[in-house]
Amino acid sequence: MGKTLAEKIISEHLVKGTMIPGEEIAIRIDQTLTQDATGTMAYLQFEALGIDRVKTRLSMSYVDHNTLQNGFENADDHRFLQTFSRKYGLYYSKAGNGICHQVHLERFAKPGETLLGADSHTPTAGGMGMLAIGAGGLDIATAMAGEPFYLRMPTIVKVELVGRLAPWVSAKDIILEVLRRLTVKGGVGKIIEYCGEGLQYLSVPERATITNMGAELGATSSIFPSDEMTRLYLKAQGREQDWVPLAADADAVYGEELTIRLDELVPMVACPHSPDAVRPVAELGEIKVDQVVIGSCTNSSYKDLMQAAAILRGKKIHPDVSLVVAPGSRQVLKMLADNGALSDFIMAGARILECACGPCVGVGQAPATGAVSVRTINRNFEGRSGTKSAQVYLAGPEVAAAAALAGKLIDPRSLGEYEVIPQPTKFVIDDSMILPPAPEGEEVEIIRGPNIKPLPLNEPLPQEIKAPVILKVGDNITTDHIVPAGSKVLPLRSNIPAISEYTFSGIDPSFAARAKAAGKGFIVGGENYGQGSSREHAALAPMYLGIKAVLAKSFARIHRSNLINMGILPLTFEDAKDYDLIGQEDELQLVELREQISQGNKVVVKNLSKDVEITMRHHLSERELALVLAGGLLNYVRNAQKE
Ligand code: MIC
Ligand code: SF4
Repeated sequence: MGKTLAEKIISEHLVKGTMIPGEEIAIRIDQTLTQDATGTMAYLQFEALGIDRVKTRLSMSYVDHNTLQNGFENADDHRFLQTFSRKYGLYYSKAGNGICHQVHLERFAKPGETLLGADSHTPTAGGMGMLAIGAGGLDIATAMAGEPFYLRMPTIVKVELVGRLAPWVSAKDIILEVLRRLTVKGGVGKIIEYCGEGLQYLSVPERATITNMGAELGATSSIFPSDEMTRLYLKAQGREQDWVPLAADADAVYGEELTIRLDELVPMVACPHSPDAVRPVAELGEIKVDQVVIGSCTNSSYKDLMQAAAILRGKKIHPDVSLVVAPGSRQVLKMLADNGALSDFIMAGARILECACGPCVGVGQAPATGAVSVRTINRNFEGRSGTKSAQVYLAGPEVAAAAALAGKLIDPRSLGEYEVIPQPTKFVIDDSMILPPAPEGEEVEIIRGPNIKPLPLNEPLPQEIKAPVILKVGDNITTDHIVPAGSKVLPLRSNIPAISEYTFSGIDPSFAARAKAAGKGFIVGGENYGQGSSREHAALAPMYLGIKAVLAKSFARIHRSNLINMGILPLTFEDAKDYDLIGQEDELQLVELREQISQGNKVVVKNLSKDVEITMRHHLSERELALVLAGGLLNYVRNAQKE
């Protein structure tokens, strides 16, 4: 029987387990990446592992999230990251060099290799035929220490792309269509593998837009074959030697299949507040637009920005619109500067930002109260923009640029002729903002600012837990709900005591105080609890506040692993209806817990307030069980080192 592309790469990297969907496997990791909002934690954890030098083929430390330096915190973090990288053997991409996923695609992604990144959009590199997976910082730290990465073997989903996109319809519309069909939890436990004759028209950055937003499906990864398009892109990046042809076997068997006819797609948007609330833009009626943001790791490639510049060239944006443009990398910015497109943006009335995440993660450019913002980014969760009442629509560069001109959401096809942007045969290459590690790390001193606080550790799982439910929430709770990002909270990423004060602040500002007062407690959630980002702060902060277990209908993959890594027990309802048997503030009791979870996949939870017993499942693998019993991965490693 033939293999899918994902199965081929997994089998070449398989260290443990068998490739049966749902079974735990371990794979060897070739490359890792972090960014500055997740990197500091990952590296503090790496230090705690006591290893001298990274053991991966390539490890990258990017700075792209916390580039607004309102106080000393972010700059201190960057200095820590730079000195850490020098000492331990990582390459350090300085602030201003670009967004991690865009730069990684340009300069380092390699077909057939594995990449583990402390950022949920790491699968962007799947556009290059790489198996790229997002994970929590602790998993990155262990991968850098040479340990394999554990995951459940995903189901491989085939998405066949047929035909060719019409003018004004772009790669963003393809992934919005997949999101419309599968929803934000449709990809959990799956790898989305693209194939079909439609691929021949999609360049690597366009493919990367699609694999990037596989994160919004909850997918483990998304991947494209490595073909002639891939070779041309690598050649234009001066890296043809990195190319290998890769594709699924013709008789590969997939777990699920989906066909998308590219010629039938129309310009679309994802409406507030979920990436799967997808509608054709033409069907929306009159929606006035106040702000347009072009950028983020989803749509900030050369092609994306050139397309937007071509639409704006010689025109002026609507007087009521604020148009913000953030090129994805210094390479992109330099090429726009050289060919005049930057000037087209400036003359049209755009505000040019540095090459960083910026508005995508609420770092600057928060919209006005109740404002409509059209963004080429990947997430429109409520409040993520920095303004809770803002209405954020996700769109491709064509819809975004058209909205900037019209001052309202319009079908860009009404603008007339579409300019086709050719792929460059040669990109501008200058890696001088990527600093190599010191040949010998011993001499390098790591500089730590006062905001970098020691790592908190959990205690081993107690035998009995009697505690209240601190918070009960509904379906699709995001990590942005659990620990928000934004310019106010992000600078505290290296300071768990301080950041924990913001836990669930958008939902219930009293959460932190109530959790601390109770000393220990539980969270009850609905479906897909913890969707969105890879930030392990969404597990670390609740752990620091005494949360012992999360009881949910289902979990998002990365967040569930992060909970386990921090020693928090993730429990799912055997019968989803039992969710209704627990209320906020109810007192729950779990007895003989260590035996219960060790003996089988069952935990009985007594709701003392309602006098009922509820059966929960933990679904822990043997390894995960050991981590939870030890009180998290770091405790587990320390215990092993003592033995
Ligand atoms: C995001 O898009 O939410 C982030 C900020 O890039 C996160 C990482 C983080 O929370 O630090 C992600 O997607 O993993
Ligand atoms: Fe940065 Fe936004 Fe991409 Fe996250 S999704 S890495 S914040 S650009």
